[in-house]
Amino acid sequence: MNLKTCQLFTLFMLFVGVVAVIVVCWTAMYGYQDPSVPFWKEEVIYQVYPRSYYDFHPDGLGDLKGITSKVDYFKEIGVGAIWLSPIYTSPMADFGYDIANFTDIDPIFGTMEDFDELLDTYHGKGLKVIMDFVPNHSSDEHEWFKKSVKKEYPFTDYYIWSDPLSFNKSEPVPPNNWLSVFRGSAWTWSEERKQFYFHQFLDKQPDLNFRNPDVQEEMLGILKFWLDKGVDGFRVDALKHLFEVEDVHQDEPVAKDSGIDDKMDYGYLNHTLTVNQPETFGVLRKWRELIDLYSDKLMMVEVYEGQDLGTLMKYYGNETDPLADFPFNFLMIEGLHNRTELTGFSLKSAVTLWLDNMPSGKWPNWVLGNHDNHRVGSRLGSDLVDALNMMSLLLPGTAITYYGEEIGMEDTWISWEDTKDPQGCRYGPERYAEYSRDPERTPMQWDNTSFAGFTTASDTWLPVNENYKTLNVKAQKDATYSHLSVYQSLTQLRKLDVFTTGRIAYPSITEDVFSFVRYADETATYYLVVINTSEEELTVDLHHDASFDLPKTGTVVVRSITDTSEETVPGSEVSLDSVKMVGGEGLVFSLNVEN
Ligand SMILES: *[C@@H]1O[C@H](CO)[C@@H](O)[C@H](O)[C@H]1NC(C)=O
Ligand SMILES: *[C@@H]1O[C@H](CO)[C@@H](O)[C@H](O)[C@H]1NC(C)=O
Ligand SMILES: *[C@@H]1O[C@H](CO)[C@@H](O)[C@H](O)[C@H]1NC(C)=O
Ligand SMILES: *[C@@H]1O[C@H](CO)[C@@H](O)[C@H](O)[C@H]1NC(C)=O
Ligand SMILES: CC(=O)N[C@H]1CO[C@H](CO)[C@@H](O)[C@@H]1O
Repeated sequence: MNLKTCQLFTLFMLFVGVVAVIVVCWTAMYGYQDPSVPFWKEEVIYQVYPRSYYDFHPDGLGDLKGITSKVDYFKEIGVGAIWLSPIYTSPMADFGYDIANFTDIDPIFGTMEDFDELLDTYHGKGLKVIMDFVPNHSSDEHEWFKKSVKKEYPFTDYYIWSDPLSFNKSEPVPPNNWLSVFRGSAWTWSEERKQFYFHQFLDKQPDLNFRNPDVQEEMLGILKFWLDKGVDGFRVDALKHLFEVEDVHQDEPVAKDSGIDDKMDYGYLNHTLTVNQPETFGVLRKWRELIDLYSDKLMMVEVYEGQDLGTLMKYYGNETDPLADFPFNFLMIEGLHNRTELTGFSLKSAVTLWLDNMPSGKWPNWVLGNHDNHRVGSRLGSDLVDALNMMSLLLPGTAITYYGEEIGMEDTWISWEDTKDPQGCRYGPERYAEYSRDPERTPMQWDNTSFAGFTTASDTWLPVNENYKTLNVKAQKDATYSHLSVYQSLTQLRKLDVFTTGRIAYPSITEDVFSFVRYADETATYYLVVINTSEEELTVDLHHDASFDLPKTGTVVVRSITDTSEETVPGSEVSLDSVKMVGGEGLVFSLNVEN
């Protein structure tokens, strides 16, 4: 090597070194993401309810700056994407699900600049941001509706209008018996237009007319607006209500065996004409096509269908005709209402029902709670919080965490006077508690200072749960073992390939025990999750009746905080034919299966 080549070589090596350092730093800062795997197959999605997350400009209501300020929290707990419940301009008749401008931010949450800052901050830390998309209706205060009432072109048919069936004395009679989800007729009379308009929810939420191509274009324009801003996807709200039959002069039949006598109650009718109409899929396909023009975006849809998996699975589409990336899996919510219904068998059937019915090549997901359902710890038992997080985070598919589930937040009792949810308010002081969704929407519990550190204002929009003094993020960060530390361990663990691509088997299922193994041919370590669904202490024999070949022992990786025994301290090796578990406990073992 002469001097010149030697210098060139040195320069070249320096260059390689610098590039390597940059790559290492970049991956350390932003994490490595395999571009061929969509983000939502690897990351945990966390639902933020903006009113209740963090109040930066203290007025008792959460805001965008509050969410921006909490970005590091998500890095710490291992969440990769947040989904924001609606933040759009809204009169707040249904807390943001009644939208007056789909491309603007409501002042109570902040400004568009605040949103841009949020998006930049989250993207800067390698986190994704998913928006709520609420297509089924707008607010009656939306410009479109105001113009539609006046029959102003082109807005005349943006909504669903109908002449009255008849007049009873001078009272107009609605064209049919259709009911609002929130109770009462789904038709409201417009004195100005002398016609009824249709609303599946509140009268302040007129349904958009998706049979009108202009409305479809408007909605595509709204999606494009947010995609161009750089958001990472959408959660589409109440999709099954998008269409109703075109001819409104048909009544819906009374539901069989519903046990409901109240003729104004939504459950009284069988909704054959107003939900899941075939046209819905055509619209969904157009949204899919638009979203696919961008890279690595998510579209998840909300459809409540109970155990009717056939209807639900249609929202996935199939390999040649993809629609949503997934419809939410509510089997853990709709299939398991209370502790009595929770057994090893019922958990297994909830899991396999989804996995076995999913179209081939599709991706599962697990939802334990959301802003419309009681908190999972209150529904099923606070002793189960860790075990249920183990399931949702370690089963195959995307885990969706409702804010506060990582610390085991519970429902908050709310008096009639403090009730805000329109669904609760409509049922009056006697029955509101059955219907109100306020208990699961109370402020996030950050620490033990006043209002749980959620705000420095003098009051909050909903009361803070009284348990905040002990149940809060700060206390759980300070403790060696807490729901939060369990959650963190699980989000770390699920980064292993075996949790993304591995298969699943159920070694032992009994009345009181649910268990599953995640395994792959190419790994020497499998993972076993065991849950004691009963409230009693048990000694579990995982070899008894085992349909899957387990080794003699397993090493504890994570355990519920309710278990304080010496034998199951993480790192301990435990004989799998006698695993002691306290009521509601979950345990995660690593299994060495070499040779
Ligand atoms: C929504 O808000 C934006 C920004 O203020 C405005 O430009 C737009 O015209 C509004 N759209 C409607 C339909 O009112
Ligand atoms: C007309 O309205 C009255 C008063 O609301 C009601 O009692 C009656 O049943 C109605 N008649 C018909 C035919 O709907
Ligand atoms: C609702 O109607 C469908 C279609 O006619 C029928 O198959 C179903 O059994 C009905 N369900 C109830 C609860 O009435
Ligand atoms: C996929 O769905 C489309 C539309 O529903 C249907 O026409 C097609 O036959 C399906 N393809 C497969 C492979 O099932
Ligand atoms: C499609 C849609 O907008 N669904 C929503 C309809 O409105 C009600 C009331 O605001 C919401 O609760 C649904 O989620």
